[in-house]
Amino acid sequence: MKNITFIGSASGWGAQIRETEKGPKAFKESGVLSSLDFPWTWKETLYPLKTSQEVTLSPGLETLPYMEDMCVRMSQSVEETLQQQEFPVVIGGDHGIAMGTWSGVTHHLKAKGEFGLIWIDAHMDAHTLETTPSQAYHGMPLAVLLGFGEDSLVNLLREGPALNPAHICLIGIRSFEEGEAALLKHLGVRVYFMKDVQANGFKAIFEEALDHVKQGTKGFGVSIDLDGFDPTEAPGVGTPEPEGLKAAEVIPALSLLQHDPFFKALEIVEYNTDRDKDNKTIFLMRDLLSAIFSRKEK
Ligand SMILES: [Mn+2]
Repeated sequence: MKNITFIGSASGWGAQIRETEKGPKAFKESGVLSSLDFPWTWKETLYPLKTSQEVTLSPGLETLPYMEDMCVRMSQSVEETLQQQEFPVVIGGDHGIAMGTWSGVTHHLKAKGEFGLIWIDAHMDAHTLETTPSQAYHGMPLAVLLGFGEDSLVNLLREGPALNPAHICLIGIRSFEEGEAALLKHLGVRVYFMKDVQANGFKAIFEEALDHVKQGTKGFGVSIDLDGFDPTEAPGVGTPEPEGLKAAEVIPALSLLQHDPFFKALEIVEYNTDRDKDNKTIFLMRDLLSAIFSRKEK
């Protein structure tokens, strides 16, 4: 396994509320990193041009220059990490940063359209400005990565969509609007709703998803929105949705990622410090990382 390189995304501009901008720092300073049993470095934490302390913006177009700037810098940082033969783990920050993370990964691998992504989330994040009720960009990253959204975001590092809908899987979905559901359906993106997880168990679904994202691709990544988990286990998120994934089911399945040479990058996002209770969400983040990267035999 390669050295794990953390990159923080201290932004809340993609959300309706801004507390996720404090997420990476709180995670880094919580002390849990010292308990990880694998080698890691914290490369950097990216901050927006201006924070919510410095300027007040409404969700949507007002935040676009800030989103663009963060995503360009994240894509470059991720790419540089891969160039150095290290494994990037993005800690967010709102989920809008995914537009940067996966643009960088696919650009580096020269895998535009040939890269798989497992998107663990309560939401579909597949809105466009035309369909979104909230205007917040963290509801749009998947659509942008598939080529639907502002040109400046879609063509972040290179012309054309970063991802091909045939190689994407969503897991844990239980809250969505018609417009985004219609887009994903039209594109033929595979969606495992929460009811599918409840019926078949997370492990079976995750195994199927892994199979799917590895077919015909040069690698795959995993994007974990902490709101995919049940709010009793991950209270520290901006948009909690009841009846979510259970850590006890997810964690053993994630260990399937250990030593997988096609697994190229990870993202864990939407950590909201103000809503966390007794660091529960931070401990969950630690447990997810341990499950995926631990060197200990299980
Ligand atoms: Mn999300």
